[in-house]
Amino acid sequence: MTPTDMKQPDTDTGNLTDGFHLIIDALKLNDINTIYNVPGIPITDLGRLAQGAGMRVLSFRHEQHAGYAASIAGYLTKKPGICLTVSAPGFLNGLTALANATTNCFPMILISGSSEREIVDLQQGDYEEMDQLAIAKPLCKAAYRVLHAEDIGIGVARAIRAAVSGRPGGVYLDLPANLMGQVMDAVEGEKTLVKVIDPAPASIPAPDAVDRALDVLKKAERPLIILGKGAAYAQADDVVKAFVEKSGIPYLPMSMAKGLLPDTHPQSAAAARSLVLKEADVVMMVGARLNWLLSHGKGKTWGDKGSKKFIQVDIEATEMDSNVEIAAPLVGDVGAVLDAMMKAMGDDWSKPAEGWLNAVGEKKQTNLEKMAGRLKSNAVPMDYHGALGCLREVINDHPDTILVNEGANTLDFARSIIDIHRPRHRLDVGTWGVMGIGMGTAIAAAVETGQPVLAVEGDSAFGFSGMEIETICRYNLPVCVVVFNNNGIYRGVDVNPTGGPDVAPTVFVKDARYDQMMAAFGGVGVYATTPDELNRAVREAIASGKPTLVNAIIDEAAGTESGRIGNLNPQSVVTKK
Ligand code: FYN
Ligand code: ADP
Ligand code: MG
Repeated sequence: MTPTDMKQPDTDTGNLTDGFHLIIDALKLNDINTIYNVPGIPITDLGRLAQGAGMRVLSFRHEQHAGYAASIAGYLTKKPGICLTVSAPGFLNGLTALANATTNCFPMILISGSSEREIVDLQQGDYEEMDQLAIAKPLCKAAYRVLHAEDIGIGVARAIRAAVSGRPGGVYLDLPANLMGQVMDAVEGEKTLVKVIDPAPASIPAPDAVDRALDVLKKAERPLIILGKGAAYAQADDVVKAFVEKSGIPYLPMSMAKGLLPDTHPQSAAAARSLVLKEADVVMMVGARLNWLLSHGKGKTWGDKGSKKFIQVDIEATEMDSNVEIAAPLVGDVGAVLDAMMKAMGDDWSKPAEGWLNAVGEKKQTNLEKMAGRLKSNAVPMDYHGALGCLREVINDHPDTILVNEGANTLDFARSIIDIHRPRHRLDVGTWGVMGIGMGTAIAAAVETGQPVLAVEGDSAFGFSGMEIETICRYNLPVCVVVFNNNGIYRGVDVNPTGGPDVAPTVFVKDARYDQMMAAFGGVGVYATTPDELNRAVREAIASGKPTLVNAIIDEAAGTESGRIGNLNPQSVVTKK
């Protein structure tokens, strides 16, 4: 159909429907009721009509943050989060989030309006001309374009199934402008809609794979379980807990798996991380990948002992052997696999040897004690331990609060200092270590769960999404942002070696008043220089549910380059005169 064929819908008679309504009806039919978007040509009316049809339509200030919000909504709910954008530039702004969702295995659908196919394909210079489908394809799990109103139902169904089945990920759905206005008979239109039955079909491990894994696990002398965010995503929380406890094996949570079992659990080996990775002889990965965050399963971190054996539980068969040999692959859903493992373990399962458990326990105790002393720091300006020590107490007292965390030092210190007590209550930079997830993630966490959100942000990290505090105020969300303000990236003390007028590349305006930004939009802004002031401000924010930003003044010399991953920074060895 070309634009000239299009008729205006006759909404009076109700006999006709159009592309706009079919898209909305297709989403609603599949229980998708929230859209994260930035309005503009050609999707402004889509947002309006969706709101009119009872959907929640949340508008952001930049598509990247709408995209991060959609992806984390997908992670929290197991339904694809929807990000809606305008064509070319809006689409590209949303694409970073789509690629990030795919990398992190979060289900989301980026829906973008696009220009006329006929003009784009002949490259005749349309408004926001771009071959968006081709650009999206390598960055997501699947990409589809719908050209005819009668295919909208199928297009939306395919997008949903692709996003949530198997390993979840990002899907792109391209909707050209003239699709929205295409008109068809309303009854015929309704018949084209598709309700996706069983969008993420059960994935059950083969019995011999379970036996093989159990065989390896039984022979272990120093076993270790590593829980990843795939295990948190699976929402098989009771089974995960029961399996870990029945096995008696120490476990290490990856950062977003913290809280799957409470961090205070006696089997947590988080505070003995180096030791368990080095010394374990059998490692069972559960919804976690042997990527850079685990040194690819080899090298010094793993003790350089060639004899380690891996068991891996993953829904994606090709994840096996991606970095090292997997002795016992268990392909299937975390819940189904661990359930089968527990049944096979029977009633006479013997827990790991005391020697191993004691070694882990001693190392853990040493690290916990070392940490406990530092957390009492009352230094002013605050150091990371003093500031995070009080936030740790706040979360201990309010365990339902969802923690969002990004930055370098702010991220790395908070990960080990702040205990998480509930599944999916820590959301952070994920697999890519991406800066900018903060406000989008905080907004979606508040919207999807209704729980209070505490976003602990480095001052640099906050800058990527800072304008979205207007969005937080507009929707009056229970989000408290704490900006760890040390005047710069990593630190605020670098100097320009030439003595020229520009500050060093890592340095920001000194003593920036981020709190006044929040006040400008009607939220509560607090300037906090001591742990006591910080503590009070955050507790008040959680109690009131009011959008709050606490500008926490941190010693500008306190950070280290890139936090705990400074080793990834190449350094010049050449000194130029
Ligand atoms: C952990 N630890 C603790 C605790 N928890 N000590 C005391 N108490 C508690 N509760 C100990 C742990 O045993 C380690 O000590 C140490 O603290 C650090 O633990 P962590 O943070 O878990 O481990 P580590 O080594 O930093 O982990 C590596 C990593 C992690 C790659 C998984 O750094 C990570 O997730 N990085 C993401 C970084 C990122 O994405 N940055 C964004 C880009 S910033 P030992 O066992 O004694 O070693 C751009 O510049
Ligand atoms: P982390 O960073 O916490 O280690 P990753 O994102 O690297 O976690 O790994 C998550 C893994 O979990 C991915 O390999 C993904 O395929 C897998 N996964 C996601 N959902 C499930 C599920 N329901 N069952 C099993 N594995 C899953
Ligand atoms: Mg900083």
